[in-house]
Amino acid sequence: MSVCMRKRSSLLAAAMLCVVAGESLAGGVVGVNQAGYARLAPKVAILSQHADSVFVLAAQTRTVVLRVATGVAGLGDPATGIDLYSADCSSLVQPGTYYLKTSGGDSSAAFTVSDSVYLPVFRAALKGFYYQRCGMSLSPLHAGDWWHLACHTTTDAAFHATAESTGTIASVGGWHDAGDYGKYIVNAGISVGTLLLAYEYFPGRFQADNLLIPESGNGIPDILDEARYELKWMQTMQAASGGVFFKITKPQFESFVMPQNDSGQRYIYRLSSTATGDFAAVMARAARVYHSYDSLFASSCLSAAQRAWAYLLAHPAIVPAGGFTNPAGTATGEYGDGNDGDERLWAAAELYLASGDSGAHQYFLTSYQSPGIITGTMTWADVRALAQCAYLRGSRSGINTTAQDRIRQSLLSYCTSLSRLRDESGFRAAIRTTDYNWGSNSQILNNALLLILGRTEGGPEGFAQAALDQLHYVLGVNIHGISFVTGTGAFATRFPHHRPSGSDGIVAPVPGLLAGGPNRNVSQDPVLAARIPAGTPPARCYVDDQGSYASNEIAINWNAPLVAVAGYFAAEQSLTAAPMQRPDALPYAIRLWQNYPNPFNGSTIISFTLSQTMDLELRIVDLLGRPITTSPLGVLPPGRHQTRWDTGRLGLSSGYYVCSLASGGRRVSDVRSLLLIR
Ligand SMILES: [Ca+2]
Ligand SMILES: [Ca+2]
Ligand SMILES: [Zn+2]
Repeated sequence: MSVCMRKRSSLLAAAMLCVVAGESLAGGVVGVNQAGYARLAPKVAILSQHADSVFVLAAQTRTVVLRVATGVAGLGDPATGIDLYSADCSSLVQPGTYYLKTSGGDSSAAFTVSDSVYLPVFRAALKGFYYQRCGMSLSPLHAGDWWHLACHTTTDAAFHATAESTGTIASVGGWHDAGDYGKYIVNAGISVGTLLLAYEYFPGRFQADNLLIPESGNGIPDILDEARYELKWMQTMQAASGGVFFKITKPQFESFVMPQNDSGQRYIYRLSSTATGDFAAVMARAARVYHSYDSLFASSCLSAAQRAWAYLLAHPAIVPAGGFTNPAGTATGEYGDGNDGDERLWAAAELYLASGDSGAHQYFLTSYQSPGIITGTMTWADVRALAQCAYLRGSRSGINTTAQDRIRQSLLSYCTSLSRLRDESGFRAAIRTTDYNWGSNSQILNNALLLILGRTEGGPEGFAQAALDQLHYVLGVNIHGISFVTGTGAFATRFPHHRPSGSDGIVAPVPGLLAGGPNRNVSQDPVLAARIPAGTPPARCYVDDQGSYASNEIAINWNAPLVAVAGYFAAEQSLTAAPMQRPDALPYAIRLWQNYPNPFNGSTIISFTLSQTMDLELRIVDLLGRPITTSPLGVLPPGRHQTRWDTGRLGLSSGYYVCSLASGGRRVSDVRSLLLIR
């Protein structure tokens, strides 16, 4: 979690900030799921401006294939403050790529209709965790254009003066938490817990072993390999007492540098009972999940969980008193939480299910109904719903079926209330208007996950459709007409508050990352405060700008429910799908055309097309790679551009030369061969 201003590190970042999401969508928004729709699924677009009818056009031929009348989606929609209209295109079942045009002249982004539309979303979202890996290099093979050298590999993490230990320990690995490079146990807990929940409850849907991560093809589902990378780091954060240290960060957030260039002392902060409770819960869950794949690792997880639980029993009051706060001089994420009852409850449920521990079982049974059973959606600060769902889904001889029945009823009634929220929302978002807070997209997806669990616990089919509507929302059916998942969809988040994306010289952001989304608390960052007038309806409070950390940061705990929900709906396709391909950012941003004339004598025209504003330089080298010319082209807007290369004074000999475009010191285009004939 990043919560402070930072200077922007490069000209490129500054140039990119000039383009704001939504500007490319003139007029009204026609919200569609930009990842697409399954052939036989409902397909309802939401319009922000009235039109009598909507035309469905085939993207390739631009011919109308269907016309539908519009309906009312919501008059005076509370989240957006406007009237919204719907266009039900569900009769469109022919596979293909389409877009919508309204009789009022508004257009949607393109979308596909096929039976595997959510598979790429699931894979990209899980791969997003790989891109957050710390302590190892991301290779070009796995990371494509976003490769980088290893970061934070030294064992220089020192205990902060306020911690219970002194000296340094090796605490390498795990994921960068969010847009910053810190690592926080509390947020790691809910993130890993959610990934393992998805696998444990729906193992058939999360078997994919071909996501092109280093562990692909090892016979272990990649979701478990990825989660284990974090779990192993978490284990380094446990003290001899069984308690778990809160975080490892620098005192202040890093500037926008690549992780391998981030230097300076990192500290391990004091023990915390919220961290220890989350740790105990996910280690216990891991002990169950990894048992059949890696029994040694599974037993290390169980013993870590037991030691953490023993620490909690020995410290019945919250540690530190009042909950963790940053010591003077430290300003990184605080994950402030004054109530560790939910973390203890989660630990108790998971530990009982992993080991049969009767004390933990008793703790759960005496605590789970107070205050209420499922009282809210899971967040990093409140994991109560995760505790309840763990017990509900558990199977162990001696489990209390009366408690399970009560939890089931509570879950179903909570899902009914979520479903009602969905019905009252123009964009079908199952979220109260007062819940468009920091990370609202994760609240929406966690609600989707609860709806999925409610459906599988005997709730109506409508719960599953309501859950799918939440995926539609984050992938484009929203007032911004934007897909909040980087790299997914034609109008996706482009400028996340994410240090690698902002400093790697690659125009396209690191793919598969979920932006936090609308945040009605516009005073929480200076960009929101400057761009969003006071009184703006909550769902509108979003800016696709690197500086808007309160609406446009990314975070592991936001990506986790995206993996779970997209993976659930990707369903069985993930078993038979072809391996994931090496990711390639280049076509997204830039296209270098063949020069003209070619061959040439003297001078030639080099042209290229940009899909967004870029600060570029032209590079020409000879066939041995020796530099011939490097000329700055400046900051250029989207569109087609040309420049002339005049060889007159260079005294070059006849032959081939190689041309490319670079930005921020790295090549960002394809290469072209130019043939000079004298
Ligand atoms: Ca694997
Ligand atoms: Ca809590
Ligand atoms: Zn790192």
